[in-house]
Amino acid sequence: MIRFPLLAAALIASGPALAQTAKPPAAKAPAPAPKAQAPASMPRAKVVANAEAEFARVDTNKDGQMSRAEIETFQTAAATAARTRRNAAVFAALDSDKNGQISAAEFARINAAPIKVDASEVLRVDTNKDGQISLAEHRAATLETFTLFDANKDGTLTRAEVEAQAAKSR
Ligand SMILES: [Ca+2]
Ligand SMILES: [Ca+2]
Ligand SMILES: [Ca+2]
Repeated sequence: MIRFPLLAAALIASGPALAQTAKPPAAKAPAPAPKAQAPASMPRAKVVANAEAEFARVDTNKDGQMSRAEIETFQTAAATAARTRRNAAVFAALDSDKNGQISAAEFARINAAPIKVDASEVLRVDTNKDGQISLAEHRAATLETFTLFDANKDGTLTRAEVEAQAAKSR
């Protein structure tokens, strides 16, 4: 059982981990965007650095705490960006003959539904229950997740180790 599945993505993926918590879209693009190139393995220091870079991106008011609002703003932005990319791909695929029969405005309306995000899962690492994630709480969660994922305890996380844990959490 993974306590912090959402941080796991930060361990190796170069994309924003918190985006993974956004609700998946109902419709799937025919051609999903290629995964960002991630290194095959990553030492603990690099994992921590990545996680803390993400913390800094989420903590927009720089008070050293990730609030629910900040997390949800980040999730919404990430989900919106993902949807925009997906929509562009879908639109390009649909309008293959470029005759403009599907207008961009019509297409935009289809996607006007609000994006729902929920920081609750991310906030599970709020151990002192003050409604915010401090850098210390974030770091503790990152290290705990790292330790869990680093199956052979060599201080380096391989993609195989991450995938093995991700499979267990499904
Ligand atoms: Ca903050
Ligand atoms: Ca807290
Ligand atoms: Ca390892």
